Amino acid sequence: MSRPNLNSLPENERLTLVSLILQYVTPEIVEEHRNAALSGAHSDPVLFLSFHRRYIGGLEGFLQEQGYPHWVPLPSWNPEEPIPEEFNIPNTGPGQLENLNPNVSFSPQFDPENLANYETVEELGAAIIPLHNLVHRRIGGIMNDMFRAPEAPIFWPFHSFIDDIWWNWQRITVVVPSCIGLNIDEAQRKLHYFGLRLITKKNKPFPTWQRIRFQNPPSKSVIPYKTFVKLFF
Ligand SMILES: [Cu+2]
Repeated sequence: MSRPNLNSLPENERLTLVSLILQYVTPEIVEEHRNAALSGAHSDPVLFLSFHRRYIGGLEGFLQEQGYPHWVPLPSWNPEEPIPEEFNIPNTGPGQLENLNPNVSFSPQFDPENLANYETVEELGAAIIPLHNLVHRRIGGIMNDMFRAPEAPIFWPFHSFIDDIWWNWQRITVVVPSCIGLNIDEAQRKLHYFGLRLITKKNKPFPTWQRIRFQNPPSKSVIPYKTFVKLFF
């Protein structure tokens, strides 16, 4: 999924999006995030990714219902760029955002071409969490309050950005379940047929995750270079 960049939207579109987010974020929605946080959605790497995907999915459903399907998927905000002025909410009171330019880069380690370095979703989530926390801390105000952060509209496009990283990682992960009836040799033969070669790691017990590499990439292959294949046998 490639989400539009929040900072590239015209000002008036951002204003409309902000007002819709504020409409959507009721105390019940904030409560849902609070409960998830208390159940480990900010410490368990897998829950961190899956909970927030479902959570922003709620907002996306609302946007669709309100007649804004072009904002699904929700635009994403890259914390390398400043928070746009329309998203400077709240800008008064004790919870006001303190820093609109947290200047945190997720590049190059989370660029699509480097995501093959993370073999499992656990590894990926665990690597993202500390940087994610840094963004919340640097922005400050309610963004730095785990129980209230969703009240800040920028929370949503920021989590869109994180979700995109996971999505890009998922695109290079192929699951081969045993139920399709192939044994490991047959699975390897099929991969070979598609011009791919399995690279297994030495000094490890039976590898469940193996990196595959193009041998003779056929012109119409949809499997990107350095894809991981998860084999269940
Ligand atoms: Cu967050």
